[in-house]
Amino acid sequence: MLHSDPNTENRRKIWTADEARRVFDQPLMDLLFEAQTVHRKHFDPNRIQMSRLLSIKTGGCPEDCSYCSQSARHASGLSASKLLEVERVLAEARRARDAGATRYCMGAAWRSPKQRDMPQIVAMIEGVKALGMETCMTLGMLDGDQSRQLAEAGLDYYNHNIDTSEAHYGNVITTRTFADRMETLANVRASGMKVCSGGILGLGEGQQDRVDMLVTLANLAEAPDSVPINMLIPVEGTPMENAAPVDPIDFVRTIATARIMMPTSHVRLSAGRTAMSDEMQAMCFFAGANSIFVGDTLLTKDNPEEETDMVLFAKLGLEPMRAHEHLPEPVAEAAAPRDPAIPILR
Ligand code: SAM
Ligand code: DTB
Ligand code: SF4
Repeated sequence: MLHSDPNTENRRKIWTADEARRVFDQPLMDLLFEAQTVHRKHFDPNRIQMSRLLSIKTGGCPEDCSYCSQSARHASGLSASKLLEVERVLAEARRARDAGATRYCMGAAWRSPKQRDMPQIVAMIEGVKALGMETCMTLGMLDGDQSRQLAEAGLDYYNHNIDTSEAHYGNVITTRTFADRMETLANVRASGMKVCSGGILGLGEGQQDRVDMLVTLANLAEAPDSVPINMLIPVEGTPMENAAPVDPIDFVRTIATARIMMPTSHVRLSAGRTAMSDEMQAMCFFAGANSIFVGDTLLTKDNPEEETDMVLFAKLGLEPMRAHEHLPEPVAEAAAPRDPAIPILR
């Protein structure tokens, strides 16, 4: 089914679960060929966007996300800390910029931000922007007012993951609903900020849950500008500590399917890279992932050392995407029904 956007006349594909499942299930070589073909229509396949993360408020979170080290309900051994001082955040951001990061992502272990914290948050956004980096925050749920405040402060991206399919959601988190997540995403989009939303693989979900999660993301009023696909980092003391590892090929299939369904979004190979081989990461990049987190710590857990990533980039001939290097405007063709026989363009 196609829907036509009265403003742009662009035609955008609305995905059914069956169609998406057929993409996901096709022979791997066909899936990878299709994903790489779509990728090359919209991006330079040898450039990867690099984001840096900082936890600006760690631990003590009231939510019960069963994968998370920061929930106060799990005995992960992480101690809670207060919101960082603005100067500290800006000093870290400057270091990240000097090391090549072009987007700075700040995360807080909150259910949602409190009004009293907003002046500090706004100062962080303004300070990081003044350093010439794109800004991203992930602070939990936002209402319309909070979204507008962040947008007015100049925040470029807001990260808010749907994490998994609607059907599996209640098995992972009980303190907020899938509908709550969708409402925040709508508030963020309405305020004019770019949406960063994706999920985690390895939460005990099935193949259909992975596909359904991508269908929800791709069918949002506008697809997210950025789609992080995390591989669960099992955290001791959380209900997911012994979750079965994700099959690497299934992970690659999910990335490829995301690329095909959301052709102009940045698909981010997010948490879990320390447990991935070079070959698995290379396959993810071939499948259309074009963004990573750099730096040896994510929010609370490990990420590859920068040195290790640079060696991998050199081996694969990859280069960092420049700051503010944006996509060409999506063209009608970009969103038209997919054509598996599209020729490779370069
Ligand atoms: N508290 C905010 C929220 O949840 O909306 C923002 C921070 S939260 C840590 C950001 C995202 O990190 C989560 O939505 C989840 O997708 C991802 N994440 C958290 N713990 C993870 C883990 N152990 N492995 C993989 N991804 C994880
Ligand atoms: C996202 O999807 N992954 C990042 C970012 N958005 C905020 C967070 C990953 C967190 C991994 C676990 C940790 O470091 O605590
Ligand atoms: Fe809190 Fe976010 Fe962790 Fe959930 S994922 S427990 S909301 S910090």
